Amino acid sequence: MSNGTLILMRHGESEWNASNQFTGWVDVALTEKGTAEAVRAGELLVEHDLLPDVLYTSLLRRAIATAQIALDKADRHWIPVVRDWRLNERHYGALQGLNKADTLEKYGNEQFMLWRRSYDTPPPAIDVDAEYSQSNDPRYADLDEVPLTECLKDVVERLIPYFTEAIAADLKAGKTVLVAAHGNSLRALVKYLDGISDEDIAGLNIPTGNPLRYDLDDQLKPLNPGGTYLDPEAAAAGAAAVAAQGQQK
Ligand code: DG2
Repeated sequence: MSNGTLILMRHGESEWNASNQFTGWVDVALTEKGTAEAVRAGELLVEHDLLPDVLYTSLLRRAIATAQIALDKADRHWIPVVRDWRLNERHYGALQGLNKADTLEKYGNEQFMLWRRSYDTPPPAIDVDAEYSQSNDPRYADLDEVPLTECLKDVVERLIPYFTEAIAADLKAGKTVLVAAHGNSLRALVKYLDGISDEDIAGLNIPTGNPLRYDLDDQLKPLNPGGTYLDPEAAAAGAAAVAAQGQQK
């Protein structure tokens, strides 16, 4: 049986993307623009004849809502859904809730980029009782330990085993799999799929609401390295905007 197709999709613009705040595991909603991006994503799936058989999302409403809106547009709102915390955004530690431009100004570009894009330097841990901590959130009650911060390496370590066990089984069964997740959890997945080095992954940014298609061989290696955005022009502009976050208030 041939391998299925993998579609990666970052959620549409969230309220905290719009206000330029570090979000991580904070469960913020989509903006109107984010909702429109999700609708457009659904149209793109139809235009490219890429109708998902199964959806994997995080436990965060910006990914859940984006996927549901896109699938509704594509008339695939009825497919099975698997939600798992391992697809959550990287936990941004004590930075959660802070404005990115203020943080850049306060700590300087080197420290800011180390926290944002280095592979293995996590931001400072959040206090268990802080306003934006998830330590007492019932949706994570089954976790041995709720993260207090994460670097990208931590995300790779929690997410890739989940991908190779759970998600890969559906791909090997020939399904078209939609993964609706986040900027950094998708960076972790793309790093794995494309074999990107710990250094080079710093330069990769994922735009909101633009499906990224991967065709995989039987070892689940991409036949189209880097994947193919369904709207490449919007993806390039969107990725550049993500890279520049923090530079503007
Ligand atoms: C953003 C990513 O995550 O931010 O947590 O602030 O994809 O859930 O909006 P998302 C956040 P950067 O790492 O790009 O600053």
